[in-house]
Amino acid sequence: MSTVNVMAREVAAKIVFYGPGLSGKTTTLKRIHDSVKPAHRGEMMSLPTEADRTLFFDFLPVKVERVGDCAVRLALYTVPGQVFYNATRRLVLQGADGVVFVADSQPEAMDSNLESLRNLEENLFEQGIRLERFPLVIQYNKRDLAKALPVADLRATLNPRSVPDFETSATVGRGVLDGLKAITRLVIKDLRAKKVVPPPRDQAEARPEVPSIGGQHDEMEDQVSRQLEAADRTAPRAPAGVPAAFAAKPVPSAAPVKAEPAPVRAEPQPVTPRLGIGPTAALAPDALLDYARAADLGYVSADYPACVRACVEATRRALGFAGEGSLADQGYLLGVNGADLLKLQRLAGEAAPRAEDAAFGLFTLMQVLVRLRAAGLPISG
Ligand SMILES: Nc1nc2c(ncn2[C@@H]2O[C@H](COP(=O)(O)OP(=O)(O)OP(=O)(O)O)[C@@H](O)[C@H]2O)c(=O)[nH]1
Ligand SMILES: [Mg+2]
Repeated sequence: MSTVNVMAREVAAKIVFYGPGLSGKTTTLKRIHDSVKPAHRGEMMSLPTEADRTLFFDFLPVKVERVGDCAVRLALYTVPGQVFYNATRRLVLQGADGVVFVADSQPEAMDSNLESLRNLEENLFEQGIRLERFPLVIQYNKRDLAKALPVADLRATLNPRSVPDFETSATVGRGVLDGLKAITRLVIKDLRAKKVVPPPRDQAEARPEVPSIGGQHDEMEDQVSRQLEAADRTAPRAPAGVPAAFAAKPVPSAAPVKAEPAPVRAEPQPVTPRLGIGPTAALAPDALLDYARAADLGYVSADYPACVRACVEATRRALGFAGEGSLADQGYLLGVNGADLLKLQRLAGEAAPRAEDAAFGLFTLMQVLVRLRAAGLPISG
């Protein structure tokens, strides 16, 4: 999902934390959240079940300082590891620029580590991506456990390609920023090779050759490292608005806690201006544009049955982007009012819907579209 805003010289990259259930993906993201200065990250969005298993995905935006005249934004996601959530994993993986595979070091988790790695390979392959050519790093997590397998064994089974790998204990944050730095480095290198990331303006003029990512002069990589290392030294704390379950657990190397400003909110995705269309279509992702247009058009042309039909269909499809489950589950996941969804379903059976029914349909559809945007869905390539 890498995007480059050439005018603002800003690069956005999507990194997904993948791995089997309970391997420590959400814990890793929480520790990154605790470690990065509030000014450099948004709020972490999470939707766990009662048992703290990831149901949909976790999301954390991180901004790396300007580098010369370029800035890097990272969108960090975790997938739900449980085997039966594969459709959600596929959705979250769409448009990823790199993956951190979080393996569980315990002997009994080896089968599920391997199964998850294969599942990653298959899901990337469906998008036309070969894992062996894709930016990947591996975390061997839960190194603090006495029964953790030797790293050499894990490496032999899970890392035949010798991608960068790290020993981590996500519960105390050990090693997690090293993994993030490494994947950021690989992603930037990959985006440069694909000519997605422009060379810094002054360097482009003075030194047409783009310095290699591992080279001494790689300003962007230095900046990424400095930013994350500075974050390493920042005291972890639970910022306002983060649920108690995310409250920072002490990181051993942390400095004393200081009062800090409230965290910056995740910025909404920019709305691409579309001229001459109605408000619903303006909110719709490309995949739903035709339905949203039909809904807007039905309303302004007083064809209220057509408007309601289009709203019902667009809402059904829009909720489908929220992963598996019934419409009620999907609505709940997105935070859409369930009573409104039910009322819209009832209106679909209405013989002669009126203007206010059609307006209600548009309102409900817009709710869903706004929530989808806030969740960064659907993820386009
Ligand atoms: N001992 C130890 N426990 C860990 C470590 N990392 C995570 N855990 C524990 O493992 C359990 C699962 O962690 P999560 O981060 O929720 O796992 P997940 O990979 O997000 O799981 P799913 O969302 O179900 O895919 C929790 O009880 C964590 O506290 C670690 O490094 N060491
Ligand atoms: Mg999780």
